[in-house]
Amino acid sequence: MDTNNVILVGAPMDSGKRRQGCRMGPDAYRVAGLQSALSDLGLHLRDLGDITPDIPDMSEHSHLFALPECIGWTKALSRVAQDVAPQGLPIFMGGDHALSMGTVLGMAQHAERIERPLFVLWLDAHSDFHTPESTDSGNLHGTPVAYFTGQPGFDDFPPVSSPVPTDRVGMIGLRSVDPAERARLEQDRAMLADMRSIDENGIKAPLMAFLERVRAADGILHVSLDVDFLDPSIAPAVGTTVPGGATEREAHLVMELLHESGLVCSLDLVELNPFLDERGRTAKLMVDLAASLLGRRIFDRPTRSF
Ligand code: 5AB
Ligand code: MN
Ligand code: MN
Ligand code: MN
Repeated sequence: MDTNNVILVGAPMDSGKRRQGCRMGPDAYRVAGLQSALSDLGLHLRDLGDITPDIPDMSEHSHLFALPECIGWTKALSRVAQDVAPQGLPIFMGGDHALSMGTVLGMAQHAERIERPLFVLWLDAHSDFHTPESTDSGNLHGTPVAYFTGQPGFDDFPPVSSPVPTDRVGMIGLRSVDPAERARLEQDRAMLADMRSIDENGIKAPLMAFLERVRAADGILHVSLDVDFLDPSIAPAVGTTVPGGATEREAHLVMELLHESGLVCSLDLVELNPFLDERGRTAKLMVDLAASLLGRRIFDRPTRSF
């Protein structure tokens, strides 16, 4: 795993929910300086541009929003993830969170090929653990964790040949979990750190415990960063804000500890809706967090003038 080689993959997916705008995410990250922030760290960088999926010719679903498009994106992104993972560390620039159905599917297949277990760290206000059966909204950005852990009901999607067992999933930042998701999560063994526990015990303890699981199993770690993990006062550009999220320093600390772990194999940056941003501040914060994850040190943080 050559993590000095970073591969940017634009995934302007906007099909995982009704409110539009996430398709502008990849370009917002480019404009906010993702490439230079990472090449300044001495990393070798390649931008593959934006992916365009083939949309299968099938009818729309009565309840699930944009099902054919979501299936097309899942196929396209799982293929790209498998292709690029052997070459370096892919950063999937979203796009909404339904894109993680494809990225995690592909990374799980890569992990199987190199015979190491894949773990997933979900940094999000939400657990995204609905199935097509249980989702009230019909928005598939609320379902990726159920898909890649192998829950039933994702009929026309690519079959999940290497599901990620729930005890290899860690969720940090939770504060809005629907009853059906909660019922399913309670039966499972995912590591859950909600904001209440983070307020009381800090954000480092659950993260280190999870990283220890990854290390003990000789695993590799996919990180999925949803903008709404962050408090809306610092990251307004997201359609699903929930007050009481991670602070800027909490989020950077997570990224710094992830860098030091040396375990991260791939990263999703999801749910940025530039249409809702204030002078690019959310896009810039996400770029800064990616830079921390890839090794930018505390004293090297840029002074920001707006
Ligand atoms: B996100 C909700 N649980 O299913 C639903 O932003 C929200 O990717 C899902 O975490 C939020 O519609 C999805 C109410
Ligand atoms: Mn999410
Ligand atoms: Mn979310
Ligand atoms: Mn959202």
